[in-house]
Amino acid sequence: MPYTSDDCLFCKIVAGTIPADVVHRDDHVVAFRDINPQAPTHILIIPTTHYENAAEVAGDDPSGLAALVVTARVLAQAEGIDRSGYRIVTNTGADAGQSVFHTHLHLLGGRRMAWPPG
Ligand code: IU
Repeated sequence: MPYTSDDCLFCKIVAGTIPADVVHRDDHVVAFRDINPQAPTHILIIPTTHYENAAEVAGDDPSGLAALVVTARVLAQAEGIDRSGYRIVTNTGADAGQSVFHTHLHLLGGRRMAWPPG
């Protein structure tokens, strides 16, 4: 049984007790569309186990971090943005804009991205 946090919204999405537009689910990874999309494709990819940030996953379960990136690639192909290009973002901490402390990759694509990010 993966570790979950009772007061974590994304753990509740993993458990299915809060609805989400889920586009991928397996034993280790869940992916769903962001409720406030910042691009034509904006999908959040999360581990089923509760980790606060990507560095925590990398330290505890490196293959779990790789599974998130592989899922991003598969979903980018499914969304038809793998050739045009896409961005994978993971915010860590307040200055980076992290607002949900269950780590997630943002998969963004379908439009031209600016650099540097805001
Ligand atoms: P952040 O990197 O922690 O700021 O990203 C959190 C994202 O989670 C943000 O883009 C929200 O729009 C998104 N989100 C969501 O998709 N569903 C929710 O119920 C909540 C936040 I709360």
